[in-house]
Amino acid sequence: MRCHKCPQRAVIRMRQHRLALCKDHYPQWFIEQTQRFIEKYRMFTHQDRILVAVSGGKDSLALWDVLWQLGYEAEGLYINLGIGGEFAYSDESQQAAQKFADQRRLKLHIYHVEERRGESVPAIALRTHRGRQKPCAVCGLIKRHTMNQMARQLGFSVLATAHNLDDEVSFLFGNLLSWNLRQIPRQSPVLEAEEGFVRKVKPFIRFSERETAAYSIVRGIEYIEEECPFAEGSKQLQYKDLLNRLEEQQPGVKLRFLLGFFNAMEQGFIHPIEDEQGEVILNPCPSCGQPTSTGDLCATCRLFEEN
Ligand code: Q46
Ligand code: ZN
Ligand code: ZN
Repeated sequence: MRCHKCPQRAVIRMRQHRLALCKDHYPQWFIEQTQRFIEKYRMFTHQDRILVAVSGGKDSLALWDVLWQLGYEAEGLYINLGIGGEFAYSDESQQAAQKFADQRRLKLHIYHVEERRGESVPAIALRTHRGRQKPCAVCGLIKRHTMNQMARQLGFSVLATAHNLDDEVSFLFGNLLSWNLRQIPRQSPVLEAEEGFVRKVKPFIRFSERETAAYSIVRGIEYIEEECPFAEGSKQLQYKDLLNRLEEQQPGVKLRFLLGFFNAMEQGFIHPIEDEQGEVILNPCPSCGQPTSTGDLCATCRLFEEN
């Protein structure tokens, strides 16, 4: 198969776009598309300071690489969760992120959960759930809390995460399956800044995992291929698998599903549920200062308080 723009061999064929590109034209296309999404959804400008949440995997390192190439002021944040196992997942991922940053002379901020909080994420989960559940709920809470806290403390105006099309579509699909009506309207390429919350953006929301992986490989990015050991067997992976099988039969179905949802949101067919009492009142958490609706410690600080 040939590149659609030159006689070279194509490295990727994207059936949903009816496009095949070579090792030179593919990264160019990928970077231009990202810039288009950033503008279309008014994510940020060259005046913003952007904190990119990096995990050491293909998506987040690709995102940081693209923002760097586009000349944005983007620094990285790695949260070491203390996840080990046969493959020292967190430490290996941190090393990959650090190496990436060093090669480009970019600044990587590291937040080590165990060093800062005295316990790793699996240990916290074990204590709070007595090992009955995977640590993912606790992990998600701590990551979201830490990303917002670090972005604010370090003076960034925007927090960028590398959620891709597969992440978003499987998340939406899962929320629809369980009719999670509160969560559904919150899924968006941009979450505006609110009192105590930094603006959150997802510039890769239209790229599939296959496309971000192809970009990382073509650019020679040394990313961690291993998934977190706790991801195995998760519902999100089951949904991704199912949706990929559908995509095989119906190229473009994932993208149409997500964009159709965003259109419906924009046109006001789907809107956030107002609480009966009207707006939720947020107060600063007495321990960390982040906004919370509990009137006392926020959910993350409560996890540590129980210790
Ligand atoms: S939530 Fe769960 Fe992930 Fe945390 S424990 Fe691993 S799989 S890293 S996206
Ligand atoms: Zn080409
Ligand atoms: Zn708190």
